[in-house]
Amino acid sequence: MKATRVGDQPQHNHFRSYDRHEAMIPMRDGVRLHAVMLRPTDTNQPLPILMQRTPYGVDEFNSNSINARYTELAQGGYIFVMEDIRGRYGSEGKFVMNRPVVDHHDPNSSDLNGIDETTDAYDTVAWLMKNVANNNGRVGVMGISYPGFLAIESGIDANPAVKAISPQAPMTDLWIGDDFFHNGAWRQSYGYDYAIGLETSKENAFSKINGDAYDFFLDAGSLSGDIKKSGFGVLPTWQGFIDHPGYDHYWQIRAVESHLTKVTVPTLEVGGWWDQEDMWGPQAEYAALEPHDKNGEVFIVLGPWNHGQWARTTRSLGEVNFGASTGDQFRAQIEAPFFAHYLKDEGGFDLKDTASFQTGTNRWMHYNQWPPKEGVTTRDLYLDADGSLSFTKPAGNDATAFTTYTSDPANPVPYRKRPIEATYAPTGSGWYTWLVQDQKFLGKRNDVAIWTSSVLDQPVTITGDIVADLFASTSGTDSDWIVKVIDVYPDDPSLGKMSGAQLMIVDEIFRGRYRKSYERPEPIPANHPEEFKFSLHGADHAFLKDHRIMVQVQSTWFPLYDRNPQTFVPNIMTAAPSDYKSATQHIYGSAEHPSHIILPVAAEN
Ligand code: PG9
Repeated sequence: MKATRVGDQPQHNHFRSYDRHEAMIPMRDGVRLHAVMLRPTDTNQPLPILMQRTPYGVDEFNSNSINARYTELAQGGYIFVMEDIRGRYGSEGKFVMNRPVVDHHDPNSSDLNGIDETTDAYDTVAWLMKNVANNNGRVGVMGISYPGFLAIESGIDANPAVKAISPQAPMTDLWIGDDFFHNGAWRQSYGYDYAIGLETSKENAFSKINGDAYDFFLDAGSLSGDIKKSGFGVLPTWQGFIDHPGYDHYWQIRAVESHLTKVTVPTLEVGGWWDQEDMWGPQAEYAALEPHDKNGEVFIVLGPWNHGQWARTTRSLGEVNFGASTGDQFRAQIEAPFFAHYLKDEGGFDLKDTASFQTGTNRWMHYNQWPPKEGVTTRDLYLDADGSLSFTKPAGNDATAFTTYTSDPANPVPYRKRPIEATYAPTGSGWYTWLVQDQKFLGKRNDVAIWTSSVLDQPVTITGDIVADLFASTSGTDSDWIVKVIDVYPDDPSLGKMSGAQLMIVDEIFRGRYRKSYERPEPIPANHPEEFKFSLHGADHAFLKDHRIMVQVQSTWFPLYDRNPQTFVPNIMTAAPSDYKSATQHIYGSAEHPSHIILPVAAEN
């Protein structure tokens, strides 16, 4: 492990003017896609192309927005190409949410006529090579979120001119861990809002929830109730949720990981520790790419960011201050050199494999792989029945050694402070910072179980994947389990708003019916301890001296996640109001059923 302190470096950027052209680029099936092309006016040298494909519109791209949004790359000298994907904004054809990858060797194998985002990227690049004057024959593809998904797609069976890609917060598997579900729990408010945003118009739209989304969704019930209330009819993505609540073929063919053996292009994955949408994607893609990374050309950068926040200066997120402009550092010191190296043969790109911003100590760390193995030891942190956390295995028996609470779907735990606005409200939204919101807002709810460590007399640093291994029972026949690992700051006025704060470091939900199989859900036997083991994902965080570690477990997280009726029903998307039942939950901390969190504890350095 190598720690680096990187100071803020003064930027000497000048404004660069671009010539702007538009084109309708023909795809192999005759559909034409709309693109904006921008070339610096101050040079006639052959330049590489930096391409972004997007469902969010490209009309806004001009000299001003390129200089503002891609400051370092604009300095570097690239031809920028921004393209509307099929069915969005100025492009022809039909939009398909998270369009599956087809079998490129058998064009008849799919109902999508052999067309997908990989072929559209391929055809676009082929056209650009022939039609954009003075290009140097190399293309880089980048994008955040949906455009991040489109960036990795450009690397699958890539056009040979594609020489580097940077998928940033790409959604990768919408059912397992990104936008629409996490471990089978449906992201109700997000799935509802996002489908309206993309499927009610060719251009972005806002959902019409006014007031508190908590009330809106509680009143609507399950997805079938949401749809009735929406007034939009059944949008294609909502139909997908209704027909495919489990991880069946529909979601499996939309998942990107299985196609990544076909990526041989140098790849820079980028992700944020507090990404409210696609935290999982970049780490999952990196893990799928690494095994066949023969030339050491797969890289990952993980920083203290929410969704896409590295595109801005980013010294802080919510009340958490990182002490440096981490977004500027990433773009100037990693992203721009990455593209300059692979597209222009310039020096200066020295990332070995992983750059991670370690929170708590607030410093960039460099590792040979993610998660790093060297200097990291796995330790089990036990959830004891007396509410404490310890590294010693409990000795009690099941009859006495448990923590209990009642989970009532009629009064679900809010995932953030109410009132909760629509996800993408035109007037702004707490959505972007909810993951760093002080968990003290939950007050003294008796449906959130809490375990706390003693005050740390030395720092505990966790670097790598954190796993929850719960032994729990429910009086119902289905249940959700939410686990949050929290850094409790000391009461200290010099910390300002962080004095006494409870900052979530990792968190995740697991829908109990999927404990044996994501494809074939099963009821949970009532009142019987069962094991629920699931990843809380990666972190690189130091719990500092005088802080405490806290773990919280609860069974609702609303309305980001739909409520589990807590009685097994075949399809929660269409559950009736009478299906939702209160349940008594036990989390065991006994010798036989020792609930614990598996922590990758790093040696001090
Ligand atoms: N995270 C967004 C997304 C939602 C749903 C599907 C795909 C992507 C986005 O910001 O693009």
